[in-house]
Amino acid sequence: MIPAPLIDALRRARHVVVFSGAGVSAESGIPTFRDSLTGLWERFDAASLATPEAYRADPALVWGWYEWRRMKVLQAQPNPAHMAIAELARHVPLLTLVTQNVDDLHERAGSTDVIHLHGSVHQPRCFNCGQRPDAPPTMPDEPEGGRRLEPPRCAACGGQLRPGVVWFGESLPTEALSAAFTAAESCDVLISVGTSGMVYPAAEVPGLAWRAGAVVVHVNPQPQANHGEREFALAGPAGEQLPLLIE
Ligand code: BV8
Ligand code: ZN
Repeated sequence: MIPAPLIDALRRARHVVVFSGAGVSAESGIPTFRDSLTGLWERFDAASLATPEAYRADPALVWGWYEWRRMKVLQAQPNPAHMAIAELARHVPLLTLVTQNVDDLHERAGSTDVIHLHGSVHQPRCFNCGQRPDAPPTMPDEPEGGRRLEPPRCAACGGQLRPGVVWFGESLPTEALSAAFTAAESCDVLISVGTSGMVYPAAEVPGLAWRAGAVVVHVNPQPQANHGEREFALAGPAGEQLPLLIE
């Protein structure tokens, strides 16, 4: 049941921001960051593996993990949550989609100009010189339990490739972050979907919108709404809740 004031705010909104996290891809079968890791990586937690230190210590272990995840993304399909966000963009004058996710399921659902705060599994680059390979990436064929995989070599300098994601301890792309903050501060409604709101500076985005006077809604099976007025929580999976917003 969508509260009437939220329906009204969405109807009147000129600019809507959607801020998504791993939960929006959960119903596509992509494990979230809070899910524990499996197979070869089960003894690690994601936050310790998603770091430059982990990569330097064991490039094959980390590259194998990202290739396994890239395979999961390629095998996955966008779910009704991704579709609803793409559809919502056709109902409001301006929609800015900001994602923390490194998959391309929003794009495959039809969303455009997606702001990726943490990069993408589809954009590897050389750890040494930053060059991006021009050869199209191979189709990963990873065993379910995962395996160590030596990263491919850079054609320009012979360095090892790394995933094109932002690791913990690394700065976010400045353009993406300022575009996300500017959109949050100028929108009428911000829909935060599928995020635990624990990773900074991305987690600043919903609070920025609320302090700038926007209506904020949290879509999550365990929503955390903490400001009170002008804030709503839709408790449930994004694949169920988001389609209700565009009815
Ligand atoms: C930075 C890419 C400046 C990689 C990711 C010490 C040293 C350095 C930095 C720090 C430090 N201490 C703290 C920091 C800051 C740190 C940070 O925030 N740490 C946290 C853990 C406290 N941040 C950084 O390091 C950032 N950089 O600060 O740079 C700097 C530079 C140098 C030195 C100092 C500072 C970089 C952060 C980016 C990290 N990279 N991803 C990869 O993917 O492998 S973040 C990664 O985790 C994901 O991208 C995602 O953003 C995040 C997890 O968050 P969520 O998306 O919310 O996912 P999560 O699993 O947590 O939650 C899922 C939610 O979905 C849950 O709420 C669940 O209930 C819900 N859900 C489940 N099912 C559904 C659902 N919702 C709806 N429907 C469903 N069906
Ligand atoms: Zn190189």
